[in-house]
Amino acid sequence: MEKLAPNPMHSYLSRFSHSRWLRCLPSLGGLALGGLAACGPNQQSAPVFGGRGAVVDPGASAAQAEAKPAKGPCDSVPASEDARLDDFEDGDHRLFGGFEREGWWFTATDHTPGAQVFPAEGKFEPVSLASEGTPENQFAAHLRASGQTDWGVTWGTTLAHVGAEAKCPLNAGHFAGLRLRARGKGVLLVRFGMPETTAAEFGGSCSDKCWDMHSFLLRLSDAWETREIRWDQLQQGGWGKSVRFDPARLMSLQFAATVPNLPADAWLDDVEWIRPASPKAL
Ligand SMILES: [Ca+2]
Repeated sequence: MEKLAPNPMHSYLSRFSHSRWLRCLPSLGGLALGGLAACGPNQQSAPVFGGRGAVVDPGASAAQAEAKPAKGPCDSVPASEDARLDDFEDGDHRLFGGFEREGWWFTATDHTPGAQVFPAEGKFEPVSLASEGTPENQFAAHLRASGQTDWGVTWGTTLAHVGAEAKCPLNAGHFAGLRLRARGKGVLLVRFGMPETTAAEFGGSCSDKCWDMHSFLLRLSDAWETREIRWDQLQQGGWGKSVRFDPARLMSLQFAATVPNLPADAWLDDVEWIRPASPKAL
């Protein structure tokens, strides 16, 4: 697995959302103690192996902590029902409006001198489809990059539930995965950031080996194709902390071009969640 982005969100996002994301951190720490994997050295919740066949009891206090995780404003985020994420027709860098949902498109690069990236950092904007367009579909995202030599480039959007009390990870638990239309060359790594894989400086709960997000390798073709990525097709790279995937706590959706996959040239449009065949499909 190639080296991945240690710092994939643009500083603009940090300035925009950091303070409000931080309000969620106490509850996210509680979730970590509740048995979900975490990155911090003091957040280990798995049994401690004391030798072959032996398991050391982590102690009554640890068991109590697992049984009664701390409660916070992000512990009971209602599931989002808005499937459409963006069709880029409004021409801006904000997600399609959804009830108590917020997301901002961004670009992040490794800042290799002389490298090219479009849209540029802090200047994410849809592109006209020109002669390819129709009256109903005139804009899409066009992602291009070349020359990066460290970890590459990541484009993506933040995902947040904005309630009355706090800004929290988005609950996409009522959906089965992601659908989009895409064309281009090469591959993009489609990644879903959770608190446990997102560095604390960007509002997550990870402090070590961060950004090993649950991912899917999307192979692009020259023609526009509708592609679907189901939750059960996602996997981590394996170089970071192992985390149980939970679509009910998503912080970002990212499209990454790592160094071996550069130059990158991809078009994306009609990004949406997949509604399950039945409400209990998940
Ligand atoms: Ca469009």
